Amino acid sequence: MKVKRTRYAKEVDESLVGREVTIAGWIEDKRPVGKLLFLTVRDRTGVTQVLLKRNEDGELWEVAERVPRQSFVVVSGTVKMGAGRVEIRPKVFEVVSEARHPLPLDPSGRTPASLPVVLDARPLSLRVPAIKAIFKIKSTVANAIREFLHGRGFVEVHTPKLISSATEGGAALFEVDYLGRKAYLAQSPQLYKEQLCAALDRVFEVAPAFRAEKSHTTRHVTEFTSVDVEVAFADYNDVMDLLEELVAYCCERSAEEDADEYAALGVEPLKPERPFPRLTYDEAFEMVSGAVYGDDFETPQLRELGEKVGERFYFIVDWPAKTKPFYIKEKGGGLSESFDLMFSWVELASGGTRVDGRGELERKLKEQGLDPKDFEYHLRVFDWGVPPHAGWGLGLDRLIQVMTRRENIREVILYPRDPERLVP
Ligand code: AMO
Repeated sequence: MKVKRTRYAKEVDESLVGREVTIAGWIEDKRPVGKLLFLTVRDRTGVTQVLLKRNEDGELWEVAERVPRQSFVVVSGTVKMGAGRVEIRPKVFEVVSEARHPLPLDPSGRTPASLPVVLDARPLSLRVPAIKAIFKIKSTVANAIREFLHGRGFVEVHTPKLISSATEGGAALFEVDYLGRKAYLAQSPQLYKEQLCAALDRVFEVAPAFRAEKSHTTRHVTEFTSVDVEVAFADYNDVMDLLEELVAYCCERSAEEDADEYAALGVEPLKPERPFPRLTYDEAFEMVSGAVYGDDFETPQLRELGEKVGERFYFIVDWPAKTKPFYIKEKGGGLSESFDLMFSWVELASGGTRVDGRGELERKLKEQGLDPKDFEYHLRVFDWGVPPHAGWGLGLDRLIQVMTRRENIREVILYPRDPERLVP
């Protein structure tokens, strides 16, 4: 390219009148009015108007008149004050990449597209301000999570996603051929984060987690982004406090930074009411109909609970031990030191105090039908001095789904994976 961009669209305002600028973006609208041609060029930040005049702009006019909408162009020229708005009178009008019509969706957002069409044409869909806004918010939240946890002395870690044994129960594992050996895609960094907090004290990871579940719901995908935390010398109450503060911090930061994005989405930023109520499993059980005591709640019961508690964050604590994985500590009476973070009827996170003795872990593995031999690499760490610890896993996509009030989790994932979708 011969010309370099000097300004984003949002920066082209009255303060630049009389100055030369170069912008680059996609042609959103073309409006011929007699001998005038008004173009709007959109980039990541917004739109700029470009005005061409048939009598004065000759060749440029011809190029601009012919170029299809959504082509990528570079425009250089002088900023002028037009009828009530700033516009560029071009000296250069270069078509860098021409769009071929018909396009799969209308990036102006005027004709909404169905979700499969949006997902099949992801980069094009991101030109729609209300869709792009979701991913700006997600980026703010991912940054806020790191800021918050680093501020609390956490060490960010990166653990393998190719693993040799299950961590969250055997049913939902993707098996892969690991150079002739059997391996799996990690369902969570659970065992690694526990091991690492035995040396690094407090660790976190933001990474993909894989679940081979054939779920066709608006909140399940086969690959999601998990925010995992593990803290030494802590129990489930400590890490619930941490999670509540983190979620409140994310909402606050996003409200401050993403006002334009929430406006584009047509929703208010969440302002969490604190403290988040902590309902026990027993209390929640009394509030719903049709649940079986000791089992997980099914969707109808979660919906009922969501209606009763309302559109807010809350915890369900002290779950029956049998509903939770082997690494969760029991607290007597068949219950466990565990929690789920909910928003209305949707589960956003789960966690608990961990079993921290080797014998207890072996017993619980066997109870859940798992072979302690497969976990020897993990069990041996417990012979080396492991502090009591607790932690949680937060589904980043579900948090963003709630913050942006989207119906379907796939709307907040750039390239979602589900039982049907593996492309693009
Ligand atoms: P769990 O299995 O409950 O716990 O997962 C933690 C959180 O991850 C999100 N999540 C999902 N999001 C989208 N699609 C899915 N299929 C999916 N499955 C889970 C949810 C859920 O609350 N190791 C424990 C956490 C811990 O104890 O530290 C774990 O993985 O938001």
